[in-house]
Amino acid sequence: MRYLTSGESHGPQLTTIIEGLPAGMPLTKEDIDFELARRQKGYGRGRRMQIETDQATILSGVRHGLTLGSPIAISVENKDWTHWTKVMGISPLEEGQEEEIKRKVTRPRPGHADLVGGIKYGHRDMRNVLERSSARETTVRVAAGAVAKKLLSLLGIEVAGHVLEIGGIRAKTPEYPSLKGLKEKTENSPVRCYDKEAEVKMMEAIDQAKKDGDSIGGIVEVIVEGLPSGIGSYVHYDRKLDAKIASAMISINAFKGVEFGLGFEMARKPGSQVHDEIIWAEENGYRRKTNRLGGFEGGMTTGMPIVVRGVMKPIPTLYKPLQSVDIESKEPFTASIERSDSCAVPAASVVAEAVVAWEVASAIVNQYYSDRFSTLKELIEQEKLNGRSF
Ligand code: EPS
Repeated sequence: MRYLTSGESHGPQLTTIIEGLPAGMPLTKEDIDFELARRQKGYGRGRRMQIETDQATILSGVRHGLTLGSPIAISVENKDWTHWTKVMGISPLEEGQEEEIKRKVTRPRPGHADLVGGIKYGHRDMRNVLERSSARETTVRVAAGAVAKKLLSLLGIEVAGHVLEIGGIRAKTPEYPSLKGLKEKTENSPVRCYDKEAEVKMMEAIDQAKKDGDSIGGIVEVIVEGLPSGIGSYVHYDRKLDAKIASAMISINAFKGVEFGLGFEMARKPGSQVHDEIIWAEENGYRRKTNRLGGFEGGMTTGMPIVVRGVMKPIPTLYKPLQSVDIESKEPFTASIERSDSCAVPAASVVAEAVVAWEVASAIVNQYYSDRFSTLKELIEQEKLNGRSF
């Protein structure tokens, strides 16, 4: 399976094309809109989210609620486009229009793609960079992720993401939370946090950052439950599923690090406190006493839940900007101020769910490929049983 995305933040729409999904899988617009709405929530976002009400239009690949096996194209309209038709117009500019309508960006924001992207592509108006490097693009990654989540849920595999930390405030969570319990607590939390006490402090930290013209980052966690063992492979580096998930997590805008299970804490513990002892029982086959490795051994799922975390840096667009240089005059200036969020970690936890779901679904489809969804389902059910008789 593969997908592409296209679209600028203030252009007419965002689009994704998904290819390789089997035929006969139930899929509706509502499945996608549900996830799009989850991504739009979250304390700390700016005014843009009041403008947009993201809705998916399925343009191809689905008929009467079932996938056809052909590419699925999904678009999401940018409502804000109506305010940007001139600035982001498609047609060539006419003489004299340039200064009037272009809102040229010449003072790159430290931490954003502005300067390096401008140098790389030769864009002296760095709006040409920021329009695509904007996290608005994650909208359609969530749309693609919604399709992946649907496939997984039909195979009995559930995915849930939540916020562990914002601005240095860490949530207390059970070591192995049930996904149902996790979803109940986090779904209505303004910061998608399990711990009510931490939630209040996180919101205060976001308010403070906003007041200071600053931004704050955090840590999100995604858990995937109900997997058979052996998804991914140890035989070649580019077939290791944990590596693919790590890459997908890092590809989320502003993400700078990834860990599985105990993560970086493993460096401080002996092997006896890191590896997960193996047990066997008639009713569910091989299991582990613990899940410190976060569901992976040798790049393959162990059958225990995948537990992956990603760290998001504070958003680089600051209302009290850092020092920069105007690329026209080469004089020192403070960076451009673009409308932005003070904290997008809650939304990023939904994006993280989407990208993890995509990698897991994609690995399953690659491994048990069938043109028909019904056959894929049978194969996965069989695989879940196989581990028991080994
Ligand atoms: C973003 C800047 C803001 C965010 C945007 C990401 O957009 P705007 O400049 O239009 O106010 O709201 O995120 C979204 C639009 C979104 O849908 O998540 C940036 O610079 O990355």
